[in-house]
Amino acid sequence: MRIDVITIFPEYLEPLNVSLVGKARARGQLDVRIHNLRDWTHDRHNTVDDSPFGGGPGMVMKPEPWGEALDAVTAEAGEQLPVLVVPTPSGLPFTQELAVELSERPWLVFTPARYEGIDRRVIEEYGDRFDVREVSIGDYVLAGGEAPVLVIVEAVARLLPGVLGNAESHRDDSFAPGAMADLLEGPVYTKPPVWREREVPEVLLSGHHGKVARFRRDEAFRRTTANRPDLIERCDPAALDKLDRKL
Ligand code: 6GU
Repeated sequence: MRIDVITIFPEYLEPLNVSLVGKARARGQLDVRIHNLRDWTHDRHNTVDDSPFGGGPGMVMKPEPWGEALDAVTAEAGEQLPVLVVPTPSGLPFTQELAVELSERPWLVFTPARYEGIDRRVIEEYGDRFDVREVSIGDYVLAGGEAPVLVIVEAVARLLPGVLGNAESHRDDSFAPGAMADLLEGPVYTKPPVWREREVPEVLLSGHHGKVARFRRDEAFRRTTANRPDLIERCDPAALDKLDRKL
């Protein structure tokens, strides 16, 4: 998969050299290219923003540098149609379902903005040529889209074939489609069996696979009820039933 990021803070994307994403890059599974938006400005101050038409607070990112940058970065778009991912608190919620969809595309281009966002005409211009997704990572406001790019790239990269050591490891992920009837994952334990007088639940040491599965399902249900009652309400009762009948 190829990923391009156009930003005024290339240093902000340095974590993409580390850990899972960094290793995927080193192995050639991910081709990540970071671009400085200011390379496509032509004035002495490398201006990328201006005051909003209609008035109001803050600044808006000018369309010209984005247009030049996107034209240059996407110039080789042959039959490989890039997905243009535009991080914005006004976008569609980023979900595991969208992560899966993006992981199946060969090329993602990210346009993280600062200030009050990018001049709307840029999104319209490229919406006519590419698949554009305006995406929000949650109901809070960040100062820019760079942190959301880190979030989205990590969620997508771990789904690429061969990136996670064990393909089974995302089968039971919280939010994995069809996982545990869409419950959150329960608690996990490792050695030692007793730590500071705290014991690992006995059933997990029992070797009884059926009892272990039931324990995990009960804990998942308990945790989901406590932390995300909205997921219980949305939960398909038939899926819970089916899970129960397997145990
Ligand atoms: Cl994608 N951008 C910004 N600036 N704030 C956010 C966000 C994105 N998602 C949630 N808050």
